[in-house]
Amino acid sequence: MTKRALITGITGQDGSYLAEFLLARGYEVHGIIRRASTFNTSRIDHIYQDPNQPGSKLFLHHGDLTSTEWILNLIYSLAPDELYHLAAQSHVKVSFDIPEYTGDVTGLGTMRLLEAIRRSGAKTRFYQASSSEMFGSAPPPQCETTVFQPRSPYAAAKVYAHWMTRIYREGYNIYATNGILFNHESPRRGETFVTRKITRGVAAILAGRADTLFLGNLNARRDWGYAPEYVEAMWRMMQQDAPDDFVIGTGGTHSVREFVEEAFAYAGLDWQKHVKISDRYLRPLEVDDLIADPSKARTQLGWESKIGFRDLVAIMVDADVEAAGLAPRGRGKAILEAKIGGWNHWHNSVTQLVKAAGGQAAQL
Ligand code: NDP
Ligand code: GDR
Repeated sequence: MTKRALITGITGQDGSYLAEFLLARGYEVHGIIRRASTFNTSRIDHIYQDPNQPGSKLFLHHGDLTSTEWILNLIYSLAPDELYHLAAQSHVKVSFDIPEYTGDVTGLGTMRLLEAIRRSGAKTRFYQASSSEMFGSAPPPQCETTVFQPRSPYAAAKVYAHWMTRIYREGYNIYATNGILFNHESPRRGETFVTRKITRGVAAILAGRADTLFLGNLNARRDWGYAPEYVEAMWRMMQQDAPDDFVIGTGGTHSVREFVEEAFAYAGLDWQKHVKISDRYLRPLEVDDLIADPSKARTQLGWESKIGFRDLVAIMVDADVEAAGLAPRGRGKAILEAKIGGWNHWHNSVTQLVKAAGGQAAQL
C-alpha cells in the first residue's frame, strides 16, 4: 500500500531532500508551504507535479506554524502515515533578534502539530527535527543522554519542542521520535549559514564579483555532515518498531577557520587575503564545540555518514563555482557520483542554484 507522508518545511534544505527521498521510495508526499508574494519553492521546483494530473504524488498545501487553523483539517483529511516536522525559524543568530517569533514557530509550532495528532486520533508517526544546538555548552562528545545546556533562544525553543515530543510519546502513546541532528550542509544550504556563505564567497571571488568575505567567530567547532545522508537517517528512525531519540552526526569536528582554509585552498585562493572579521556576525552567546557520538544510530539504525569534511567542502565549492558560471575543479562532483546513489539530484540542485544566483545578498 502507498504510504502517505506530510512534510513541514518542505521548501527548506532538508525538506527538499526528504521529499525527493520519499518520492523515490513510492510515497505520496504532502508538503506545507507558506504563502509569500514571491515564489519560495526554488528547492522543490524540479520535483513539482501538477496535482490535477492523474498519478501525481506530490501535493502542496498552504500553512503557517504560528496558527492552528490548517493543521487539524489536514491531519483529519490526510491521516498521514508519517509526519516529518522540519519547519522552524532555524537561524541561531536571528533567534537573538526575534526571540518571541522563534519561540512561537520553533517551540509552540511543534506543540500545535502534536496536539492536532492527539485530537484527531490519527495513527500518524511524528518526527521532530531536534538539534545539536540543544547541547550548547555541554562538553563534547554529545549523545542521547547528554544533559542539554542551550545557549540561544533557538536552542531553548528546540529543547521545549524536544520535550513536548517526549511528553506526547509517553503521555498519549503517540509514535513521536526526536532526531537530534548535528550540522548538515549541502549546495542547498541557506545562504546565510556559515558553510554556504563561505562557499558562495569563494565562488564570487573566483568570478571577480567580490573581493572580501566578512565572517564572525572563526574558532567555533562543528560536526559538519552532508544533508542528503541525514534525511535518510530521519526516514530510518521512522521505520523503527518503537519511537525513540537518536543523535545523528559524523563524530568529527572542525573549526570555522578550518572550513575557510579548506574551501579557499580547494579553489586555489589564499583566504587571508580575502576574509575579514565583522562584529556583525558575532552572537551574544556562542556554542564552542559540538561532536556527535552517533553510536546508537550506527547500531540501531545501521546509519553511518559516508561524506567526510574535505569531501563536503569540495562538493559545496564545486556547486557554487558552477552556479557562478565557472568550471568547477570536479572532485566534489566525482565524490557524489562515487559514494551516493542517484536520489540527491545533483544536477537539478545546481540548475536551481544557477537560476537563484542572480544577485542575492549573502551578508545577513
Ligand atoms: P531551513 O531553514 O532550510 O528550512 C526551514 C523551513 O521551515 C523552510 O521550509 C521554511 O519555509 C519553513 N518555515 C519557517 N518558518 C515557518 C513558519 N512560520 N511556518 C511554516 N513553515 C516555516 O532549515 P533546514 O532544512 O536546514 O532544517 C530543517 C529543520 O531541522 C529545522 O527545524 C532546523 O531547525 C532543524 N535542524 C537543522 C540542522 C541543519 O544543520 N540543517 C541541524 C539540526 C536541526 P520558507 O522556505 O517559506 O522560509
Ligand atoms: P549553527 O550554524 O549556528 O551551528 O546552526 P551557522 O552556520 O549559522 O553557524 C556555525 C558557526 O559559525 C560561526 N560563524 C558564522 N555563522 C554565520 N551564520 N555567519 C557568519 O558570518 C559566521 N561567522 C562565524 C557561528 O558563530 C557558529 O559558531 C545550524 C542551523 O542549521 C540550526 O538550525 C541547527 O540546529 C544547527 O546548525 C545544528
